[in-house]
Amino acid sequence: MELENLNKINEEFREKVEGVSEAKDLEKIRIEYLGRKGKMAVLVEKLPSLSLEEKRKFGPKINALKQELNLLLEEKLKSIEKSASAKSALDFTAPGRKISLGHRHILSKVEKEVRDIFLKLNFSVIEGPEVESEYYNFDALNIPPDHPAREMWDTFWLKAQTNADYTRPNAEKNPLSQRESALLMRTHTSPMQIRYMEANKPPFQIIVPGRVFRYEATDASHEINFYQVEGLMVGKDVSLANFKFIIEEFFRKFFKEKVEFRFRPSYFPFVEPGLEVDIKLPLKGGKSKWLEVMGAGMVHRAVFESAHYNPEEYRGFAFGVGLDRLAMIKYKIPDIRFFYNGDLRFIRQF
Ligand code: FA5
Repeated sequence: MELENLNKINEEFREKVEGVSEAKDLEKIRIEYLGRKGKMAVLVEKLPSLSLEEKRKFGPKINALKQELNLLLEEKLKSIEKSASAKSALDFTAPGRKISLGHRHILSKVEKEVRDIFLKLNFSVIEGPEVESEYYNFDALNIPPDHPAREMWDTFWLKAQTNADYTRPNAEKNPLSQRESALLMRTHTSPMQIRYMEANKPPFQIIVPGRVFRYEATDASHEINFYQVEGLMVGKDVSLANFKFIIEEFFRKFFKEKVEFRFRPSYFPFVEPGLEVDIKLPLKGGKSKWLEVMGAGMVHRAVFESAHYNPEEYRGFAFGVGLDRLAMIKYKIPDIRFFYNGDLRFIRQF
């Protein structure tokens, strides 16, 4: 036995392994060299016939070579597997993965329907802050702190602080807004009546869609956060007749079928006279019930005064409609809480 033999085997083996690119070819090489009848086994078989001296010399070398070859095989196998998985990641012929696209939430769709109808009726669409000051949400709308009407709106108050962004810009003009104005989550979209009138001159007609918040118990038609669309039209000779026309037109376009509705006298401190609008919902067995969808009325003179309009000169109507309620009626949704519980089985239906 010659040392050269071992070196030759080592070289040959390395060359062969180098040239291989598939695991099955590597296996063939393993069998050829390290298998039971492979080249290394042949060498081992020869050992007993060697002299003691030679045994001492070659035994450890053969073992070391076996280990080295095994190691080489292992490394090569790893690198083959690695490049195979890299290749499969770039398999352009593999069938594509289906991308599931999201879609607008039913309430967003309904909001867009409402916007589009009012845009065609020549209204502008305005938005306002969800965090509001007590001044805009209540005082400026003729609801001073001790007014019993505050009970109508259970309110989420923010931790005591005031923020210049939310308080009235020219506060010195109005003593009410000079006192500390606490922050709250707006209970209705009506504060935007004042904000808009402070910055704009009549005549105009606007709607204000937006989210509002109330600290109250939930049931099938009440949520703690929901959506309203405020409407405000101000000019020299705006009357309730204009309101009736606009609302009838809106219902006709929104529901696309005739719905029965009624005006009912009601009270809001920021309108006079005030009214509520109910829509008739058919029930099983030929019965029906009325669902309140909006509050409305002629803008109160105190509101014009808050905004520094001359109440002798201008008239206006305002309304606040519950967007969720409109959606429930149009799409026959029995419970408002479906909109917000995130159940995809519900959301995907629309
Ligand atoms: C108001 O919020 C007044 N700002 C509306 C208004 C505007 C009156 C302009 C006059 C002039 P009210 O609290 O009634 O009013 O709410 C108006 C509408 O919001 C209701 O008719 C109803 O459709 C909806 N709504 C009220 N509370 C809830 C609630 N918890 N969950 C879902 N919708 C509600």
